[in-house]
This record gives sequence, C-alpha cells and structure tokens, in this order.
Amino acid sequence: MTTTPVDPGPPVDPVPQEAAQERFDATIARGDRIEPRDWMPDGYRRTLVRQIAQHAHSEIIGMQPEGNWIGRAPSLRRKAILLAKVQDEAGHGLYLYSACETLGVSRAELTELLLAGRQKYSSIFNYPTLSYADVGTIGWLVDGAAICNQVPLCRTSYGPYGRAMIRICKEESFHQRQGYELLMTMMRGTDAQRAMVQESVDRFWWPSLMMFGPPDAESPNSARSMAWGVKRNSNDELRQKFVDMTVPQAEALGVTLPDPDLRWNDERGHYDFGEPDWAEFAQVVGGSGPCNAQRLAHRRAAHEDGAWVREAATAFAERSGKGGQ
Ligand code: BYC
Repeated sequence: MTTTPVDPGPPVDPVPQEAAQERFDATIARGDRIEPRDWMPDGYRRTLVRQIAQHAHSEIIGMQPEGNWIGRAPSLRRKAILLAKVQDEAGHGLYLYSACETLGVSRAELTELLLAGRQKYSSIFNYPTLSYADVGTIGWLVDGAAICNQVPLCRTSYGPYGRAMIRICKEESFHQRQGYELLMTMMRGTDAQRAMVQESVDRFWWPSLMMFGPPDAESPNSARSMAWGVKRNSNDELRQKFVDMTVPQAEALGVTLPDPDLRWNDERGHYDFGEPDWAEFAQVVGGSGPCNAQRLAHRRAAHEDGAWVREAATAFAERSGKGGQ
C-alpha cells in the first residue's frame, strides 16, 4: 500500500559511461532485455516512464466507463463477468505502476502527475458509455485494439514492462472474448437489441482506431522508441493489423463498420480504410473530449476518499516493522 519507490540501486557493475552505452546498445541490438539495475540512457528511462505510466493510468481510468454499468447489469451472470473484468483492469494498473517503480518513480508521484494533467491516459476512455451494448463493444473493439497493441509489447526491451505485459495480454484475451460473446448474444436477440449493438459500434469504431496513436508521419516518439525496442511496431502497422483482424469478426457478428472506404485491397493484401478524424483526436488528447473533466474529477475524488486506507496501511506496516515494504 505504501508507494515508496523501489530503489533500483547502483548498477551491478559500474563501468565508465561510454562502455556502459556500448553495453546497452549491444543488449538492444541482440534483442535481449534491459533490467532495472542495468545502466540505461536518461532518454530511454524517461520514455519508459512516460509510456508505462500512461498505460497504467489508462487501465485505472479505464475502469470508469464500464464501472458505470456494474449496478445496472441485466443479469447476475453479466454482473459477475463485468465485475471480474473491471477488477482485472485495477490489477493491470498495479502491475504497470510496479514496473514503473523499478525505474525509480513512485506510484504516488505518478498519480500526482496524472491528477495535475501532466501525464496522459488513453483517449478512448474519454467517451461515454450510453448503453449496456457498450460493455460488449469495449470488450470487442477496445480490448481487441489493446491486444493488437500490447502483444508486441511482451517483447519490449525493458524486462519488467515485458513481463507485466505477458500477464496483462492473457487477461485481455478473456476481456475481448467476453465482449464478443455479449454482442453475439444481443445480435441473436430482438431487433431493438441488434439496433443497440449497431449504434454502439458506430460510436466506438473511430475512437478505437485512434487508440493506436497519430499516423506514423506525425508520431514524434515512434522512431526513437522503435530504435530502443520499447515499441516493436509502428502506430499505422498496428492500426492496419487491427482493421484486418476485426472486419471478418464484424461480418460474423452481422454489424456494419461505419466507414464507406472500408474494402479489401487484393494488391496490398489488407483492408483499405478511411482516415480517423485527427482533429477530434487532438481535442480529446488535449483534454477537451466528451468526458475528460468527469474522468479526472472522479479519479481525484476516489484518490481523496482512499487517503484513510493508505494512512491505515502505512501505520500498520510501520507498527509491524514492515515500513517501506
Ligand atoms: N491517447 O509519438 P506518439 C487498455 C500521445 S489501456 C492518448 O505516437 P508513442 C484498456 C502520446 O502519448 C490502453 N494519448 O506516442 C484498459 C504522445 O504524447 P506525449 C492504453 C495518445 O508513445 C482498460 C503523443 O500522443 N495502452 O487498452 O510513441 C480497459 C504522440 O504520440 C494516444 C497503452 O498505453 C492515445 N490513444 O505511441 C480496456 C499501450 N496515442 O506522451 C482496455 C502502450 C498517442 O509525448 N502505449 N498519444 O505527451 C503505446 O503503445 C504507445 O504509447 C502509443 C503511443 C501507441 C499509445
């Protein structure tokens, strides 16, 4: 419960900077992992903290849109599934904050940066959830996009991040399947249920494509992150992979994806698709999306409401001689 940063300690084998840089470069070139006590360039550490923290914040803020429906789930079974899924997101956040702590920054500091608006979280969670179908659509499209983006991150060059991603991806697969199963059940139901699914897919399709980030040509971090093996694929590559994977699933489900330019391109061996509204993306990332203020206000209130739990846990740890554990 205490959020003291884990001190990565001095490098195991202190070496002059130049030799350390060579060793780092060679490790990356071999495709091996950098571990917390290895020397690493400041830029690499900063990039990891930025990306992992954003990812952790996304998991925690991502509990809100679906959490909105826990009290209104249509059956006990659906409620149990949704509860389990939202709890998993909390767990993902914790694995990721822990990975970040190995870089010398505490969860408390990261939470402060999020609440001060100085660190980001995924744009997708700034859209509202207006019907129960959204629980299915988030599972299918949002977790589907998350899997496309995150499976390559299991091979990221920083050990603690890659290991956290392996477990997260296993759970994301369950999330994606529960969403698809919910939507399939609704599509086999009444006309009103089918319309509800289609309306939900219409709202979430484009924001899901935006989860992969700006086009490669406008992605300032990609080149450096890929050279360091932090990212394994570019934003556009993963977006294309997601579209290719999702179109046949939409056909099996019986829903239409809201893109008139979506069609198979035999020559490329991929689906062509339209351009997301990048002005909308910039607005949402910049803090002016439909739910940005609400999400941060809720997170802030939850953090303040939880202060007594942190204090009690810290006092207990100190009294049992486990302070700072
Ligand atoms: N939303 O140079 P770029 C989940 C920012 S959790 C907001 O391409 P990068 C789930 C970007 O940070 C989903 N901001 O950046 C949870 C950068 O700004 P800064 C979260 C975005 O890092 C619960 C600027 O735009 N997944 O799936 O090379 C329930 C320029 O971008 C977004 C992860 O975090 C966005 N969509 O690539 C269900 C995965 N896109 O930082 C599901 C790990 C870009 O320079 N992260 N920005 O101020 C990544 O893979 C990469 O960070 C990204 C962006 C592909 C997202």
